[in-house]
Amino acid sequence: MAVILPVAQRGEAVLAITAAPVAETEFGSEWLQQLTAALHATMLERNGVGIAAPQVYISKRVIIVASRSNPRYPDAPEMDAVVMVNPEILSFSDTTLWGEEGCLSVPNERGEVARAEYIRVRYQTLSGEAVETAFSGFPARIVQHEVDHLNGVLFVDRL
Ligand code: K1U
Ligand code: ZN
Repeated sequence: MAVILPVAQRGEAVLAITAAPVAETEFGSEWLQQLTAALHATMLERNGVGIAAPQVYISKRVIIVASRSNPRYPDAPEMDAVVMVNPEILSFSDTTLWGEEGCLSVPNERGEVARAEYIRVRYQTLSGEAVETAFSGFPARIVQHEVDHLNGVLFVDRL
């Protein structure tokens, strides 16, 4: 059965600190597998397009990104959920786009945030494999929003 976790809300300390990297010894572990399954289930239950581990009170560098078409971004691509462990944004385009954001940790608030249009990202999979890839548009926005969570930053800090 899927485990749904409580979501930390704006003002709670776990959302304002830098999350710790996942250690080499944790890759391939039952613990990391269970954490990502619960993160994914919690994201789906809250109807989100992304989530970061600190939002469920786990201060570790794990995010999930799951773009889909929605009323605000009708042209957003449909993505299978991507789990990124220890994600790093390697480069940001000079071009930025303004776009509306919400946050599972900031209920009933939306705001326009400028984000890089294109980014290059390096992350590790659940088994520790290194991946380098690029994102643009809405998926790039979600990655930037989720990596901000790992660094203790909320979208409202960028308004
Ligand atoms: O990290 C989170 O709090 C999840 C957040 C991700 C996100 C949404 C929009 C832009 C960047 C990052 C959400 O999923 S908020 C709820 C939502 O589904 C949504 C909000 C605005 C536009 C599209 C979707
Ligand atoms: Zn958020």
